[in-house]
Order: sequence, then C-alpha cells, then structure tokens
Amino acid sequence: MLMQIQVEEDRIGLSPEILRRAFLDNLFYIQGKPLALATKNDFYIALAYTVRDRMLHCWNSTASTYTARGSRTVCYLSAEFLMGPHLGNNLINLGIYDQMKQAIEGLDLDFEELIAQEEEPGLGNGGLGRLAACYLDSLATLEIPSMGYGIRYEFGIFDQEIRDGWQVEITDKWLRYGNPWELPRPEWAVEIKFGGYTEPFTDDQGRYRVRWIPAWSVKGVPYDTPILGYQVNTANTLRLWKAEAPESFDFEAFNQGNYYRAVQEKVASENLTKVLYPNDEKFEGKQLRLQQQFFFVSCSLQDMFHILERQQLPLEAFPQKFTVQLNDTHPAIAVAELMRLLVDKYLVEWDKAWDITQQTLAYTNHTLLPEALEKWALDLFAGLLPRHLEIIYEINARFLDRVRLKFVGDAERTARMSLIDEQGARYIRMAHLACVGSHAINGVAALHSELLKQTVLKDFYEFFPEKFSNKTNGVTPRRWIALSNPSMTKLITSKIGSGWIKHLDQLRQLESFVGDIEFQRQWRESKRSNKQSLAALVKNRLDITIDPDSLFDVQSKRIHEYKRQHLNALHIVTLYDSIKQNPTLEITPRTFIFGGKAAPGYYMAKLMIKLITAIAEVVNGDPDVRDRIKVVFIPDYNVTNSQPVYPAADLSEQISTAGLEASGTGNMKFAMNGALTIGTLDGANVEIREEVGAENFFLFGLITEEVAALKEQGYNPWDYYHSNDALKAAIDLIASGHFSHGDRDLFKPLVDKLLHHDPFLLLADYASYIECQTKVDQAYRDTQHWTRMSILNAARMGKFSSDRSIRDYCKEIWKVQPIEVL
Ligand code: 73E
Repeated sequence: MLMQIQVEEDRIGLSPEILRRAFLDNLFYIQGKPLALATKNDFYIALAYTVRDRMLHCWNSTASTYTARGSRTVCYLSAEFLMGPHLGNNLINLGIYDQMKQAIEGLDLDFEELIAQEEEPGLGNGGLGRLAACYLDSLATLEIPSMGYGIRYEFGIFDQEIRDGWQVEITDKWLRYGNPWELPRPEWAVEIKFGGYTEPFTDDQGRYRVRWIPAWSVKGVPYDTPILGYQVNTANTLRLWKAEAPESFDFEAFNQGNYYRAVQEKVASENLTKVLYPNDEKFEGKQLRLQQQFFFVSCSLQDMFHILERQQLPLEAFPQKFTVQLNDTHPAIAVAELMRLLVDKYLVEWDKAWDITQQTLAYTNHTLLPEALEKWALDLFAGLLPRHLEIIYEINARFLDRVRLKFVGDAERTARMSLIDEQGARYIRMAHLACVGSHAINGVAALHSELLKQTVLKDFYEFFPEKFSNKTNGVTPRRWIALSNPSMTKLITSKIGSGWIKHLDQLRQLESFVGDIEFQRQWRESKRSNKQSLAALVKNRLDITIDPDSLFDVQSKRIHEYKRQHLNALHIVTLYDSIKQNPTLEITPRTFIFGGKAAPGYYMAKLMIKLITAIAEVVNGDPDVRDRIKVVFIPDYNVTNSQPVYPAADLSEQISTAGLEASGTGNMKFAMNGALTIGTLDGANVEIREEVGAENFFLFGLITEEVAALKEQGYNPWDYYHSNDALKAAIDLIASGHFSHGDRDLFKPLVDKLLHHDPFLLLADYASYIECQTKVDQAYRDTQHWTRMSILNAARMGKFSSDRSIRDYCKEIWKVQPIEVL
C-alpha cells in the first residue's frame, strides 16, 4: 500500500525534489542507465518520460470525461501538423518549467542542452502545418473536445544545409532515436482499400446497390500524442496514421509459400506514409500523394464511426457527435469517402447521407495561388478510387441540376462550377468538391476571405453566400511568447501578472507603461539580451559576428517568388552600392537575417537562396561596408531554429505582392515579440496594422486593386528599370557578376525574369520599398520612439492569439462548448 502511494507520487508530484527522483528513476528503468553512463539522449528520454507521466493522468481523465459527457468533438483533418519540439511546450503548459530546470540543474546537468536534444517532428512545410499545431494548443487550452487527425510521416520536411551557398536537402530521420511522446494503438488499426473496380447488384431487400472490389489494401495504425492545454487538465489527442502491410494479404502470400512477395508488399505498404511532400503551395499530381490523402481521411472517418459505435450512438447522430474541419483541400476526399461509408457500408439512403455529410464537414481555404489548387487527373483518380469517382459524378449531377435551376441557361457557369474540369484533359477539382460537400467555407484573413469571394470561389459565393465567412489566423502565445521569449515574458508578467498568457487581450494593459522610462529601458534590455543570444547562436553555427546593437531586419519563411525575398535582396544591394559610392554615408547599422527552405524542385527559389548567400559573402567580406551592414542566412529554418529568431527581431519583413499571401502567421509572431513590421497591405498585415495603429507600422507598395489594374493595363518592368537609377544599378550589379565571382550567367534566369516578366511586381514596388526602408532607418535612430512603437505592437496583438481564432470557429462553425476536465 505504502509502495503504491510512493509510486503514484513519483509519477505526479511537481516539486523539484520529486521531479529529480522521478527523472533518475526513468533514466534507470526506461533507458537502463545509471547517471554515470547515460548519454545526452538518455537524459532527454528520461526527462521526456518524466514530463509525459504527468500528462497521462490528464489524458485519461479527459478521455473519460468526454465519454461520460458524450461531448461533440472537433476533428481537425490536416495532411500536416508542424508541432515543433514537445518537451519545452509541455513544461510550459504543465506550469513546471522552472521546477524541472531546478531538478535537472541539481544534478549538474545543462537543462537547456537537454531540451535542445529533441528532434522536432517536422511533419509540415510551413504556415499551414504550423497553424494546425497552434490550433491544437488552443483547442486544449480552451477545453474543447477535439482530435487532430493526420499522417505519421517517417520522414518529415528535409533538413537544409547550405553548401557553397546552395541549398542541399538531407532526409529528416526524426524517429531514429525513438519518440517518447507517442503511443501506438495497434488495437484500433483500420483497413484502407485501393484500386480495383465496381459492380452494381441488387441486395436482399431488392435495393439497387454498388459493390467495390478493391485490388489492394493497407492497414492504418494510429499513433497517439497527448496535447495538453495550458494550465488546465485537458489533454486532447493528435492521432497520426502509419501505413503497414495488411494482415490478410500478407497471410495469403505466406500460405502460398510466396514469402518474398509478402515482404515486398509489406515494404510497398509502408511507402505510403514514408515521406512528406516538401512542396509549399504547389500542387504536384502524384499518385502517392493521392494515396496519402485518401489513406488518412479514410482512417480518420472510420475511426469516428468506431467511436460512434462504441458509444452506441445511431448513424444519424454523426453530425451531432463530430464536426470535421478540412485543412485546405488535402483532406477534401472526405466528402466522397463519408458518402461511401454511409451509403455503401451503413446502407443509409443518398439524401440522408448527403445531409449528414454536409452538416459534418467544413472547409478552410489557405491560398489563392492557381498553382496550389488541387485537381486530380481523372484516369489517375479512377485507377485508385473507382467507387469514389462514381460518387463524385453523382454529387456533381445533382449539384449541377441545382445550378441550372438557379441560373437558367447559363451553361458557362455550370461548366465553371462543375466538380470536373473538362476544358481539355479531365480533372477533379478538389476545392469545388470541398465547397459543395461542406456547410461552411472560410478564408484565413479578412482580405483573403474577401478575395476568395471575388475570385476563385466567386461562383460558389453567388450560389451559397451563407456558407462563407472569415476566420483570421492566430498563433499560440504559449509557444511563441512564453516559451520562446522568457525575458519578455518575465517583464510583462512583472507589470500586469500572468493572465495574458491565456487572455492575450490583457496585453493592452501594457499601454499604460508605454511612457514609463524605466519600463522602456527594461523593454530594450530584454530585446537586447534576445539579440545577444541570437548573435551567439549565429557565431556558434556560422562563425559570423553580428552586432546586437545593429537593427535586426528579419525575413524568415518559405522561399517563394511571391514572398519576394529578392526584393529584400535588392534593398541590400542598393545599400551596399550607396556605401561603396559614398564611403562616409551615414546609415543605421543593420543585420539582415534570412531563413527558409525552398521546395527541392523549385529552381527559382533555390537561386534566390544562392543570391542571398552570394550577397552575404561579398558584403560580409568587404571592410568598407561590413560594419554597417551584415547579411546572414540561417540554415535549416524550422520550429526549433525559429524560436530564438522572433524575440530577437527589430524589423519583420512581410513584403509579399498584395493579394497573394493569404494570411501569414510569422507576421504575428514577430509583432507579438515587439518587432515592427515593414509590409504590404496583404493577408493579415492589414489587420495587424489596424490593431497596432498605422503610425506603428511601415507600409509600402501597391494595394491589391492596383496590382490587378497594373497587370490589366500591361505591366512593363523595363519602364521601372530605366526610370530608377538606384534600381538599375542594383540589378546591373547582380547581372555583372559582382556577387558571383564574375560569373554573369549564374543569376541571369532571375534577372531576366525580373526584367522581362516580373510577375510579382518587384520593380513596381521597389521605389516605395526603398523609401519606406529609409524611414525605418531614420526611426530606429530615435531609440525612445522606437521602443514606444515596439511596446505598442506587442500590447495590441491580442487579436492574433489562436485562442481568439478557435473561439470564432467554435462559435460560428463548430457549435461546440468547452467541457471542463476535473
Ligand atoms: O498565408 C499562408 C497562411 O498563413 C498560406 O500561404 C499558407 O497557410 C497559412 C496558414 O493559413 C498555405 N500553405 C499552403 N497553402 N496555403 C499549402 C498548400 C499546399 C501544400 C502545403 C501548403
């Protein structure tokens, strides 16, 4: 009896002494090592289990509370969850960061070093996957019954190395030392079928039905990770599916003595969830990708039916029990799969099944870029999912009948709205499928949601306007402030208490200290110490010395032409050139910091990285300029490496061509950490500027309507090139080989594209950008005023907490209420 209580206490106690004892216990019983023999990884694993033990109680209570209350559950379906390292975040959410630090340091171990041991699960490309992760944090913190459903990729987003200035991709073996945060649940595995053909038949009751005879199948095994909320007992689940060989197929081959075929099949099955597609906002119609999408959607929907069965609820209760959010069109096949399960498996009649499907599903659009819109070649689709194709035809036929009724004689509209693109080779339009099958459709920032209605989804908006709404993105202040920026967190809490971590609007209270000289000094000191930490990291990793007193000007995000990292580069070249022309030029010393990965097949993006590193080499090596400007490209930008970046930034570059960045979320992380934004009126920049005040935001560039008008009237970048001397000088310098050891060919594709097409209007925005950067330069010299602006930025970012976004989704789309876990 005594023994039991002792064990319990060691598993749940939160004091440094108990934590230390539990840690040593885990080191011995899980890693099988005494202190003296343990490696850093052993320490990390023991630490992780010590934390996980303290979450398991919450996880269990949460599950039983939800079952007992029969609560409505939000199911967030996403092909990507960019969770970032779990350990630090779980310590914050458990509220034991400092206690654990004390426990570990009491053993003479370096706590931060152990935290840094974790290989982050990079199961996403960028903003879309990270948004899903922030939403899970907020759902748990707000005590909303919810589940994240996705794919357990064996290889996440590649690790980036920079060699000779070029990006090199290294496979991400994140599971190689084990993953202490997940629990496999093989007992809840499901079967997923592919290929084959269909045939009609009449069932016992004389009903017309269709049978799908698939050609092959795989098994989906769920791996569960607890997602703990901040200072609550709620721990929800992230359920990621791994593909394995099906039991039955394997067995058959074995019986025939075909052992090698069985092994081969096993390998082929596991390929399905092997690797994350590393393309951000670019659709590639690859068969394996469609297999991945259908696989995780079918696994997840079948899982929901099993839960319904276990709770002995009728099929009609499906939409009351589950509300399913589709994170972009990647899971849009859910429309057809839910219909198939209801109609073919559970024998629900079509109209009723359609009601259930529509009531259950909701769709979030994340981009207007035409190259990102998913459309599957019909043959490929038919080969993999023949039954789903029939179902989509039926949905389409019924839908287009309604369109024809509402817009009589408008054949063009009918063709435009069809789920099938028949302009040439035939394709299935996944966004159309998602719109028709969902009761709610939303964009991710106010501007984006408006543009959706005016452009890519215009016809659908005209057909069912009531489905459309906006849900502006948000980010979690737990990871992006409390964990990433402890010095600012401490300062803020010393002034207004710690309530803001859960109620970010409370940061407004900082406004009353904005004129307080002592508070301003502390604010600067915090920023300065964060800059020093980043400088130390840069020195350590890249052996580049940067000055923490210089202005840290940061652009970190995926590399993409529409995000215009090369516009930033043109500014650097312009500054460089003006210093070379006028060696005594007075400018505010700046450190330009870049970070971001390029899709491996995106040649122009890779060339942009080479351009930045080439400029860095020249600038940093030139004694005339290097004390005034420095350029750093931080390799392998991921969640881990981004965490020290946001707190150290003075200036946040959000410079996409207006109308093209749906929202952005990095823009929010920077501003929350007291950086000022230089940005276009694009995505959530519009709302950030509204919140922080126009006087605390550096705005430049054409607005969306002007971009459209300029393109309409025939945009000619040459005119800008010839009428702006500084612009011409910058482009000529790049073309001359100045940054490429005399090689005039290296950057030619980039320069030619700018001069001859410039689809993202860099040249049109150049003058406005440079002028705005001059204002930044001036403003930074007035330290006190800059500090005021920095404080006001952070103080006014309450709206951009993902808690606010999730509350909006809960109220307006999901209709779910919090359930307290005791
Ligand atoms: O503006 C961002 C947005 O903040 C947008 O570009 C990004 O989603 C973020 C979160 O809403 C996004 N990613 C993708 N589409 N939009 C995407 C598309 C295909 C594959 C992977 C990612």
